[in-house]
Amino acid sequence: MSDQQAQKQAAAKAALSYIEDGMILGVGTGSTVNCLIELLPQLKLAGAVASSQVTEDKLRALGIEIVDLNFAGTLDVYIDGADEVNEHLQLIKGGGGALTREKIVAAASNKFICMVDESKSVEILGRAFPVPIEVLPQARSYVARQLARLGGDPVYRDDFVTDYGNVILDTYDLDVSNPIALEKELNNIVGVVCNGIFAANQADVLLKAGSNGVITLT
Ligand code: ABF
Repeated sequence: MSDQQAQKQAAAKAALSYIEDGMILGVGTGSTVNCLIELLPQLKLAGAVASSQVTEDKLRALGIEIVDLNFAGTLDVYIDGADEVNEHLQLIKGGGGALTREKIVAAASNKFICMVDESKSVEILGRAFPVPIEVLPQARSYVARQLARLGGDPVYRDDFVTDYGNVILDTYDLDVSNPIALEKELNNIVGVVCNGIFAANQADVLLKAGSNGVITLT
């Protein structure tokens, strides 16, 4: 097993301490979350709200009841991974394309626990990883032009349609030095459904796994 995979598993194991019996858990998407999903059958969850169809299918296959967010009320805990995280626990997410549903479930939860391996820590978001932006299909070219005006280099994600039937523009070279301001500015472009900067509602707890174990940052 690679070091990175071992770190993902260690972060997932650490996340178990935030889950209580009888909870309806918000469950994210991605390879780190998959490590957590494997551990869930040993718990006594009342159910789970999934942040993507892929996660929903995995949870169902393990016999975990899927709850519609509209009937779940405010969740106590949402657990997910990230593509990048800075020292303020602000994130870039959406490499897996599930950013909109992830942002909705995170917003509807009291506590957002983010699990990462050490490769995800960065000083400034968006320098190495592009900002994924979910866009209504008809607005794709218009939004791309607006992103270029902001200095971004949007790349259409080939052969990918989101759970909501939209497309993704992976946008390089944006200045993410003020993540909260940029998150709002991107949301204001007509045709943008959601962007992968999670700064207005950043993680509450970061479980960062490294070669010496998992550290918890709040
Ligand atoms: C989701 O999974 C996404 O927001 C993010 O793109 C990805 C994290 O990747 P992984 O856990 O596979 O490294 O949380």
